Amino acid sequence: MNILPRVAKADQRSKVEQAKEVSRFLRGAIADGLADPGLAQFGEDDANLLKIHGVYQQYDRDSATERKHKGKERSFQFMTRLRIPGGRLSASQYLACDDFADRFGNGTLRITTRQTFQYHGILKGELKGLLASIHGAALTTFATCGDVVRNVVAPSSPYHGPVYETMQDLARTFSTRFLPQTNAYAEIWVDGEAVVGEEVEPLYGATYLPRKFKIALATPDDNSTDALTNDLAVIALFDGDHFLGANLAVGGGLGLTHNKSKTYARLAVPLLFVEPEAIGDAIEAVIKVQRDYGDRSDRKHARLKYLVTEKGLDWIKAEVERYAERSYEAPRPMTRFRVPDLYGWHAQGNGSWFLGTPIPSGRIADRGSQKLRTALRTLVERHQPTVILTATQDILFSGLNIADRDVIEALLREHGVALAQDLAPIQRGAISCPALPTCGLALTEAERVRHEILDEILERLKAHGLEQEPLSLRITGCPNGCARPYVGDIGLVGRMPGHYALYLGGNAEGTRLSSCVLDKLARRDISQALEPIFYDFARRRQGIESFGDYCSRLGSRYLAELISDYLSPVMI
Ligand code: SRM
Ligand code: SF4
Repeated sequence: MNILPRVAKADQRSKVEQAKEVSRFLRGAIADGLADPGLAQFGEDDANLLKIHGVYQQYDRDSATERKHKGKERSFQFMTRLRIPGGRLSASQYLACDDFADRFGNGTLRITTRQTFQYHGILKGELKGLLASIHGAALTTFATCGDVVRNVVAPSSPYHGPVYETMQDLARTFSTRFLPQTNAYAEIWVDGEAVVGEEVEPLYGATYLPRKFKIALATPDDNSTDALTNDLAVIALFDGDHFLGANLAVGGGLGLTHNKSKTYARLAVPLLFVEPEAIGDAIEAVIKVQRDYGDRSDRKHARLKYLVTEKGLDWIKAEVERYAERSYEAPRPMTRFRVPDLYGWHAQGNGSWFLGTPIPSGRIADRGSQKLRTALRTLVERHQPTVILTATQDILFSGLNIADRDVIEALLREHGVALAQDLAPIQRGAISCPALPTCGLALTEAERVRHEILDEILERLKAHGLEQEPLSLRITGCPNGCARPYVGDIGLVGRMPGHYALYLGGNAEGTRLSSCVLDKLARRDISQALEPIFYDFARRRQGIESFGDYCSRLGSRYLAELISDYLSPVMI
């Protein structure tokens, strides 16, 4: 059945919608802008189109004020993001990516919370070289940002056997299936060949989707992807090794605006069960519902989660069935979600081993005596592992020989790299978004203060004998939620310069949202604010209750009172 996309009346549509429509399937004037050496930046419409090509126009926020005072324009630079479904790279692809960081970027690779790499600090004149080189490494940046299906994430464990192999296969299949069909990407970045004849976008149409659309895979035994924070979670169900099919859950998303209750974080809820061979069609039907009913006038209200809340699950299911021209079973019962610990050495089940290596904030760089980038490059050159990027910004090196364990650990240590066993759980698992100086939306620091905030919190944990607690800490520079702060145990969310909102009470399994306990907490007071809560937790936890469960049980009002009794009122 061919159901044509409904569009909002032209005068109601956002500027981004209008720019997409006249872009000739994502071409706009990007090629002209690239060819003009006098321009350091693109105009607004092209900058928006560029996102779907995987390119973000940014500026160096550290130097912006000084440059303004000197009457100079901002120092424009670009971020690019790769599409790596399931986060898997061959050793040679990893080495190519490492090489591009020096040739085109700022000498760093940044693992994202969706299992891929970003490059920062690319000058406009280097963009074409970088994207063509990425294509040469059998990778792409296409459809990693903007209003399309983004990089599909999947549990990263390389355990041998059908469970993980099926999920990796599905991630690759869906990633390819939902790529835009326009030739614009190849034309602009790869071969310059213009398409002859009429072009079509069979799924997306000329205006693509109303907003980004995120898909994640998980199983109840492995929700390391935080799947329920996605627009669509594919929860694969197995009976032993036998793949039964999947529950699709819809309507997750974390972006919100402080003090604007009409925007909110939401977890996806199960919609239907679908058998293995029909999962792709069911996903496509969900995408079509969002394509045709998602809000195209207000981008803050355009994610699928708003449609799910406002129309209800029954309506969504009926529409999905109408587009798919079939009915679906109700979602099957699921056991409680788990998230496996992947740090350190693990037997894969096929004679090989994998090593889970924590990468602070996902930033692979050589800094001072810590030569993380050199260490990882050398490890990959010498041992040729498959490299798997995780949704917690870490790396699993898989296919290793356990006989090389000592050599590999010595190599990492010689370069100043901390191994999983050298770190407390909160240090291993903490994630933070890039924030300043690259992110144009950041209200506070995140990645650059992760280390010091962690050290301070760890001291407080130690004081109460809690340093081995498996706590997750997630820091973002604004409420958009890129490091998923609303599903961790402790979320610090940039509120205004130097201040964070404190969220507590999420869980490690990614099935419960946290609540805002303090709205504006000064950076310097963060660990002090947590002190009375750690004290109380150490005494009042029930059995082996986790920190997140304890916070959720006692509630945000109780926790806020603990803090205010302890801190001087001026701090809050
Ligand atoms: Fe994000 C926008 C970085 C995962 C929600 N995100 C941005 C931008 C592109 C800023 C911008 O629009 O100008 C950031 C670029 C910063 C920089 O300098 O690199 C940015 N987001 C990231 C990354 C790199 C954070 C990280 O530490 O790894 C993650 C890249 C993932 C990827 O590879 O595709 C990243 N972003 C997320 C996630 C988590 C996830 O997907 O698992 C979320 C919350 C889930 C969700 O989508 O709701 C997330 N990012 C947002 C939002 C809020 C969207 C909303 O519905 O309101 C924005 C702002 C926007 O889209 O307008 C945003
Ligand atoms: Fe930027 Fe905010 Fe995302 Fe951090 S959470 S990368 S500050 S948009």
